[in-house]
This record gives sequence, C-alpha cells and structure tokens, in this order.
Amino acid sequence: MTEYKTQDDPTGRQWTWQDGDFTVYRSSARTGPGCHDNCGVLMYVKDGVLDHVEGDPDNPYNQGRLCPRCLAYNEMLNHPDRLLYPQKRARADRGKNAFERITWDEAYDIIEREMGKVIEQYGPESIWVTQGTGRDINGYGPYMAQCFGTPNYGTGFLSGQACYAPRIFSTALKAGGLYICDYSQFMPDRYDDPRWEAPEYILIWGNNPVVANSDGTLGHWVVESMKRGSKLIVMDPTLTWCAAHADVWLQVRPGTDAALALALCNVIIEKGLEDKDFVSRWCYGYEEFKEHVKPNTAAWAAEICGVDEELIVEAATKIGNAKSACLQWGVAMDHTSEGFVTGMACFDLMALTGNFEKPGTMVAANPVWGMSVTWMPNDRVWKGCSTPVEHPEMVNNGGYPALKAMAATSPDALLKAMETGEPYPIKAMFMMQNNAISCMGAQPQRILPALQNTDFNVVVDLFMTPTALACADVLLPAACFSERIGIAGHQPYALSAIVQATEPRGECRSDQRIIYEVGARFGGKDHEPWTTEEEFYDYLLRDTGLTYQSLRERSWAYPEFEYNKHEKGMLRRDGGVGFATSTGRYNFYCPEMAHFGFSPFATYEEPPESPISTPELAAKYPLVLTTGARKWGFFHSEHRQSPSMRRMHPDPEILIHPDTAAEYGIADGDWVKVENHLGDCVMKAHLTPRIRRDTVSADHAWWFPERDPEDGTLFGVMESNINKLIPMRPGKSGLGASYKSELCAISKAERNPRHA
Ligand SMILES: Nc1nc2c(c(=O)[nH]1)N[C@H]1C(S)=C(S)[C@@H](COP(=O)(O)OP(=O)(O)OC[C@H]3O[C@@H](n4cnc5c(=O)[nH]c(N)nc54)[C@H](O)[C@@H]3O)O[C@H]1N2
Ligand SMILES: Nc1nc2c(c(=O)[nH]1)N[C@H]1C(S)=C(S)[C@@H](COP(=O)(O)OP(=O)(O)OC[C@H]3O[C@@H](n4cnc5c(=O)[nH]c(N)nc54)[C@H](O)[C@@H]3O)O[C@H]1N2
Ligand code: SF4
Ligand SMILES: [Mo]
Repeated sequence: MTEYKTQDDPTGRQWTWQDGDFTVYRSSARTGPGCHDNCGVLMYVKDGVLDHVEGDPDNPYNQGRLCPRCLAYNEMLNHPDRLLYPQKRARADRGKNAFERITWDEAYDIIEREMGKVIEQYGPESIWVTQGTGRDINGYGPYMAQCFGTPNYGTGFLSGQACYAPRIFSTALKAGGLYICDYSQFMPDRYDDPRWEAPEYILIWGNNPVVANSDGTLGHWVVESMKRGSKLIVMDPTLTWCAAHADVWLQVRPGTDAALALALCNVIIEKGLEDKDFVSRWCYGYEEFKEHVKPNTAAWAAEICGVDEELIVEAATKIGNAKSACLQWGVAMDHTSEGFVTGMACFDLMALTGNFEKPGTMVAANPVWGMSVTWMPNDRVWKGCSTPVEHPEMVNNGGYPALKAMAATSPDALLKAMETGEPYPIKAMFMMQNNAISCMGAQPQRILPALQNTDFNVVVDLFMTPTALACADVLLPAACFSERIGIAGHQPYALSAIVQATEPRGECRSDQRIIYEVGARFGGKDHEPWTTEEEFYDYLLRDTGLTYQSLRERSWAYPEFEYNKHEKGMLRRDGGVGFATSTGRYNFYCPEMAHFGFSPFATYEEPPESPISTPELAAKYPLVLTTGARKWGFFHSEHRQSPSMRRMHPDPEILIHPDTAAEYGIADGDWVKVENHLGDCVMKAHLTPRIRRDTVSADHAWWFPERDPEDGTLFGVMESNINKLIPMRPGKSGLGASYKSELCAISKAERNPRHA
C-alpha cells in the first residue's frame, strides 16, 4: 500500500458529538440533491430527524459558508413528493401515472430479465447508461456500464458533451491535463498559508462563480481573494455581481469568446508583454503562434464581439503586466459549437503570460492520491473489477475525431442511433441523476419519442420527474446525502467523508448500492464481497492508505501540495520535467489537432447560426439567445418543489434589455413567446439594462412539479422548455454545442404556462 502523507492535522477533530438535545454529525454535502461541490456541513439531528444544517466553520473547503440550497436541504430531504419505494409500470403505460409499488428484489429481477433480453437480442452496446452533471455518481456510473458490458456511458443527451468535457479535453491536448485557478484550495490553512498569494487578476470568463459554484470552485473563494487584493476582468454579455466589481468588463456577444481570446494574445505580443522565459523554455510552436494571431487584432475582435477596442487593449495590458493571473472559466465556453477550440484559445492566453504553476495562477488539478472516483473515472478505480468493456470500437462516438480519440460517446450520435437504428440500435436506457427531457438534452421534442420507443428504461431519481413519468418502466428511489455514507472530493484538493445522519426515508437506497447490486446481477460477480457500502468505499480507497472509517474519523485529508511541478518532474509519467503533453511542453502548436485534420492553432469560427453566419435566418430571428444562466436556488431542473427556493424564482424568466423589449411592445412581467426554426416556448419577461441589446438570456430546465401528473403534460415540461430551440448539433470535433449561442425572436404571448 502506498504511503500517504497529509498536510492537515486531524488532532481533536470529531465526526459526531452531542449538543443538548441534538446529535451533531460533521459531513460533506455531496448529492443528492445535485451540486458541483461538497461543502462541509454540520447536521443537527433530534430523535432521528434532521432538524437543520449549518456550515462547518472548521472545514477548509467552505469555512462555514453555505448557499441557500444547503440551508434549505430539509425541504428536499423531507419533501412529500420524494420517491420512497421501487415502482414498475407496463411499457404500454409510458407517460401515464400508472406506477405500482414493488420490492427491490422484484425491481432487480425485472432489470435482469429485460436488460438480459436486450443484451441477447441486440448486444450489450444497445444499452446506454447515462449520468447527469457533477453529482458523485460520475465516478461510479462507468462501473454500471461495465457490468452490463456496454461501452456507451455518458451524459444523457448533452449535445456535444458540452459541460466541462470540451475544456478538459482541450486542455489535455494543450497542457497535458486540467489546470485550475489557485485560490489556496489545495491547502488546509487556506489564505493564511504563507506559500499562497492572491492572483493579481482573475479572469471571470463565461462564468458566474458566486451563483454557480461550478466545477468544484466556491464563489466565495473569489470574494476572499478580492479581499486580499485580486482584481477582476469579466467576459460576460450580462452584468453579473463579478462584472459589477471588475476593473474591465467585456460585454461580449455570445459565442464569440475565441475571437476575444486571440485578440488578447495579439495585443500582448504586439506590446511585448509575453512571458519570454516561460514561452521559450516550456512552450512548443510559439513563433508560429505569433504569426498565427497577427490578423487577430483588437479592432478585428471588437467588431466580432461587439465590445470596444480600447477595452480589449486595456484588458490585455493589465493581464500582460500582472504578476499573476488566472482563468476562472465557465460553461459558456463549452456552450458554443466550437467550444473545444474556445477553451484552447483561453489557455493560450494563460501560457503566453506564463501563468502556470505559480501561486495565484493555473495549477494542475491532478486526482487526490490518484483517486478521482467521484468526478472523472480513473483507470485505477475499477482495476481488476468486473468484465471489461470488450468492444471499444462499439463506443458510439459518431466518428467525431476528438471523441474517437478519447473513446468517448457522442450523445448526439446516440440520439440518432435511437431514431434510426444506425450504426446499431439503442434499445434500453439506465438513467441515473438525469432529467434529460427537462434539462440536459437539446431538442427534447426529439428525445421524448426516442425514450418512449425503447424496449426498456430504468430511471433512478429522488423525485418523479418529467423524464421518469415519460419513460421509466422501473423507477428506483435514490437516497439524499444525509441518508447514506460516502466519500466526497471529486475536486482534486482533498478527500472527505459523507456521514450518514438519518435513516433513509421509505426504502431509498444510495446510487452506489444500486450500482453494485444491479451490477452483481450482470458482470459484477467478482465483487460479491461488496455486501455493504463501507466495503465498497474501502475498495475505492484501497490505494490511499485510508479506509472509510479512518477517513470519517479525521473528516478530511489533504494530500501534500507543491507549486512549479513542471520544473520538478512532477507532471509527466516518465518523471521528466515539463508538461504531460506529446511534446513535453505547452502546445501552442497542437499536433493532435493537426492529426484530427483541424488547424493546429486555435482559430475563431462564427457560431453556425448567428447574425453574421446566417443573415437570412437572423432576419426572421434577430436576437442572440443565450440560455441557462445559473440561479441561486435551483440546481438545473431540481428544487422547483422546494418552497423557499421557488419563492426566490417562481417563474421561468427571460432577460431582455428595456430598449429591445420596447421595440417588441413587451413590458416587465409580460409572458413572452420565444421561438426559432426549431421550436418555441413561453417565459416571463424580466426587463433589465444588465444585458446586451442584441441578446436575450432565458432560463433553462423548467417544469412544474405542482401540476397533476395525470394531466397529460408531463408536468408542463414542453411549455417553458428553452431547449426546444436548441439543436442537438455538436461542433466538428464532436465537442461543444449551441446552448448559449442560438438565434430567436420574441413576441408577447397570451398564455401563462402555470394556468394553461
Ligand atoms: N445554482 C446552480 N449552480 C450550478 C448549476 C445550477 O443549475 N444551479 N449548474 C452547475 C453546472 S452543471 C454548471 S456547468 C455550472 C455552470 O456555471 P457557469 O459557468 O457560471 O454557467 P452559467 O451560469 O450558465 O453562465 C455563466 C455566465 O456566462 C454568461 N454567458 C452567457 N453566454 C455567454 C457567452 O457566449 N460568452 C460569455 N463569455 N459569457 C456568456 C452568462 O450571462 C452567465 O453570467 O454551474 C453549476 N452550478
Ligand atoms: N438550455 C440549457 N440547457 C442546459 C444547460 C444550459 O446552460 N442551458 N446546461 C447544461 C449543462 S452544463 C448540464 S451539466 C446539464 C445538466 O443536466 P442534468 O445533470 O441531467 O440535470 P437535471 O436535468 O436537473 O437532472 C438531474 C436529476 O438528477 C436527480 N438527482 C439529484 N441528485 C441525485 C442523486 O443523488 N441520485 C439520483 N439518482 N438522482 C439525483 C434530480 O432529481 C434530477 O431529476 O444541463 C444542460 N442543459
Ligand atoms: S455550493 Fe451550496 S448546495 Fe453546493 S454543497 Fe455548497 S452549500 Fe451545498
Ligand atoms: Mo454543466
């Protein structure tokens, strides 16, 4: 067993204690309900019932802070609509509220029988196992797929895998791995650690960290860095809290970020502000890159992005002169069809200015003790476990070059396979944490019939969702985080324990248990020893020197951390200095892109539908449509049933500039029809000068759980569903989609979806 060393001293830490009538449990809030984080919580339990949740002031991750969703956790945990028992429904009754309670054994028997039929008749590749975003199933779901023997595992109907995957894959090619902004999160003493310095500039790019806390970054880390001197440069079509506190706010037209990134590089080079030492010692293809960006002047980008040329020059000068800068980027990068390349262009800016592996810059996000279980599957996790997937060539990647190279699935190609049977049919779905029709999938009007046409579907969720009501044949109830044990820490900073504080409601079971129990009916026979969840987690921790019990005793464990890893031979597998890329350096020139038949340098392309690329379409649908900007109280399609979260945001909204609204005769609070050539939906107008005049920003993931499940509308899921206007159409690499860069028209609507 490898020796493990930690930075933190666990002396005196307790995982449970008595406080008056309350038993207090120290834990990490890690799904469900969903979130990208695992903040430290103290759960106060009285007579076996969770009374309230507080932030854990001792946990370095959140230092006592909680956002409203964890504070209102009880409303989800104890909601009367929670699924409490396994249920089944006849295939002919899909869409009808005609479920019947069954036992877990019967549920597993049905799954074994029906999935078995599909495997026998069509082959295991005809099963698609899906996950949602960033919940802790992501590391375990692949095991489920492995047990069925299918190579088709991934995000359910997320066009272009457009969440983090484009950025992760592009940075792997550019820098040999993922690098994230250093807010001291790798150190248990945080801002007080003498090694750390606050970044001079934080580039908040297509991200709203104080609301979204995305990808394991807490927004308050940005705020804490600002208190210690960090300044902001913000790229966003909307004035966010961060934009309002920025030195420079670049109010870009959605979908044009790559042009802006290239122009920032151009200005820095023209002014001679590049980090000459870093570029000459650690980068590949810099001289050619310099030539490549010559045409990408500030004036050129100003025209494309719709921002002032002087502001681009000002931002570039600030970044070029800064002692340190880092990129706090968001999903808006991925939500344009060439998002794969957009990510590369942003990273080029960081390399050009030498902002890698120093305090307050981009630091490597390698898995904790090699154990990336709860974020990205790592080959060490399932070693020697179950039947390996036998047909990598059966991975349905649609032939998209980047996906093929990574043996990753294409949700777009899988939907096509469901519709056409080509290259082979998809006949069964195993969907965990994935309300595809209401949220994840683009063009739900295609996904709904596709899901209703399969032979067999299993859905595992906390609630009866539109997706479950539409298509589940077996519906399984999942546990919330206080009802189970687990390990949190998908972020590469630390591992921490999820501690059970309450008994599961009804017969709910954790996703992890469901996976190994269903798995045991198929290929997972080698792991009969997993009869308890603790054994399952001990297996996952096997290379770390920890067990679930020992992790729970200390609550969290921070591995050692160092800067300048590229200079110390700590990034490459061969132990050599440099980056873990094909060239050993940061790739301005990217050999893999050339191999795929693409430009080896990041280049700008207009979104496939935009005022510039399709003027004829824009004549009909003149506004740029960005969607899904995150809201405090909702995690995607979740929390619509939580009274205090819903009160903050009762209706689906679209942000419109008052001048634009006036042109269309729309007043604040009016119901608005939003449409384009793919579909339409209704939203409530929220007039605000915070948004560009040529752009509207619509909510995503709306459904109305208060509706009667018998009314035939699947909780009104198609009424305010902005994804009806978004195509299932990835970029050329297979990565990236148009969730934030479509076209639309708006007009006053008569219909209020809540009283339809
Ligand atoms: N509360 C809450 N938190 C969440 C989620 C949630 O649903 N609710 N979802 C989680 C998930 S899966 C993700 S991926 C993250 C995403 O979190 P973020 O990356 O913050 O994503 P968004 O809020 O969608 O968009 C961020 C900002 O991008 C701006 N924007 C829109 N289009 C463009 C564009 O083309 N270019 C630029 N530069 N900016 C643009 C929007 O105005 C918005 O302010 O949040 C995670 N956290
Ligand atoms: N228009 C538009 N669409 C978007 C986006 C956008 O910005 N605009 N963002 C996209 C992005 S970035 C993403 S990542 C996707 C997210 O899409 P998803 O991750 O699929 O999110 P949801 O659709 O909310 O589905 C999650 C389901 O999981 C359930 N759930 C929560 N916790 C648990 C748990 O512990 N166990 C189980 N079994 N179930 C649980 C919830 O009840 C919910 O029904 O949406 C995408 N869709
Ligand atoms: S970000 Fe909010 S919902 Fe997520 S774990 Fe932290 S407090 Fe809970
Ligand atoms: Mo996402």
